[in-house]
Amino acid sequence: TQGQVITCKAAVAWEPNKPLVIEDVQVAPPQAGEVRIKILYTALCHTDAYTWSGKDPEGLFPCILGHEAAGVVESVGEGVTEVQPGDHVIPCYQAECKECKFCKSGKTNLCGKVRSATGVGVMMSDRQSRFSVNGKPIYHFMGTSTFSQYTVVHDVSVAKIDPSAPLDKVCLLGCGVPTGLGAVWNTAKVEAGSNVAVFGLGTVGLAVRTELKHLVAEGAKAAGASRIIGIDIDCKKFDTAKNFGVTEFVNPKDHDKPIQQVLVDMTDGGVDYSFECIGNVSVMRAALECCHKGWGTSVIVGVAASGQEISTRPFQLVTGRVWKGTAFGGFKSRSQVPWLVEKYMKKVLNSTNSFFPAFLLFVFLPISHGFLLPKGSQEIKVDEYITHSMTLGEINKAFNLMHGGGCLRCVLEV
Ligand code: NAD
Ligand code: AHE
Ligand code: ZN
Repeated sequence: TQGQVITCKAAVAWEPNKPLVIEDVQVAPPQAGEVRIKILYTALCHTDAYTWSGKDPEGLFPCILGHEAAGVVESVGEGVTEVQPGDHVIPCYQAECKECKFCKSGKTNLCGKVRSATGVGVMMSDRQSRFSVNGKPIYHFMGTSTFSQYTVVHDVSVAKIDPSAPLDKVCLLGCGVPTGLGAVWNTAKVEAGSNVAVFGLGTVGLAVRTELKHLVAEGAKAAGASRIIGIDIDCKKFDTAKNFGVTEFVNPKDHDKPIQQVLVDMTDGGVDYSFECIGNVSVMRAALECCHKGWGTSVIVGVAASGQEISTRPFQLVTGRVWKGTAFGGFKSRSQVPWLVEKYMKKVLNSTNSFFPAFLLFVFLPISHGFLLPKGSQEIKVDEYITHSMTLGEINKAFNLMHGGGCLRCVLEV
């Protein structure tokens, strides 16, 4: 297939909000600096639904959505040196070229090399799409377009991972889980002993919550009290969240007072950190205003629709609260996604030592958990977020589940 057009199945969004259609799509060969990937598994993230809704100013139609996936390199264009056919990879919507002003700054994980193309659904070199249906071009999405059996991405948007990693699981490391973990580690840098509010208990919010659990344990030893409060309007989410160790819930619907006031009253003046994992601008305001005077920091993770704006009294910031945001949890994609996969794999290794006589586990596990693994590595949960598995052909059904409450991540076999 190398150097040739591939015809394969892909889910095409012809128009906003109209059901996706499985089409025979022509995928052109990768040009210089590009990589063609056979996508094996893709999950659905709320951001796909957001763009599909027509509210994303960067959403162009017809397009092929999808950005949380894993697959195998099929072929590479001229000059591509870091991956080759057969490599197992995770496409990265946030590129990392290691050369641009952004990458070199050391201050951000954003990359400037191909962003002007990925925001308008084309490839950088010729500003054209590599997808077409009967000669009609179909736009790319986020530089990834993973709702397709084959996709073409820029070489700066591919993370090469351990070939033994299960692709049906680690596809989640393409977006939601790292975003939540990184929001805590990289963006907020939450300290042990902090009081924290997490708004929205979907995959991103629960990933935030999971990472905070260490801090509660450490904080309990070191500084005493630390509280993690989960906030969601969907009662069913509370049941799921219990499996992730969430113990303190607030449902704004149960209160007459504004939710920020409820939280301030609960926490003697407000939380040290809050995370908005929904994409609702009035919740973003509440998340800032429930922060403690003098130091409370609020991180915006959710993506809000075109035309939506945040507001608050400037006095909230004058009196020391800090408003921040995060993209992909601040992780540098090509450098750190393989590392996240490794951390996940160590956990898999530890829990599947079936070849060990059982009694040896008593020796092996304490050693590995206590000394050999970097801090937190037992806690890269991935499998736990996968509540549903389907095929690409069932993608519309999978999107419907997203609104149902019982679903965190649905993984599609492509
Ligand atoms: P999700 O739909 O699985 O979860 C959202 C949760 O918010 C749901 O449980 C829902 O019940 C809850 N919710 C909705 N309205 C609410 C309200 N008014 N008050 C309290 N809870 C409310 O979504 P997800 O996939 O976890 O993504 C969450 C958000 O993060 C989305 O906006 C998504 O676009 C964004 N996102 C951002 C990044 C990034 O890099 N910044 C990465 C991934 C996702
Ligand atoms: N096109 C949207 C922007 C959406 C957005 O902010 N995307 C996040 C990732 S969401 C993943 O689920 C992001 O990484 N943003 C930084 C970037 O470079 O896009 C809009 O609203 O305009
Ligand atoms: Zn996403």
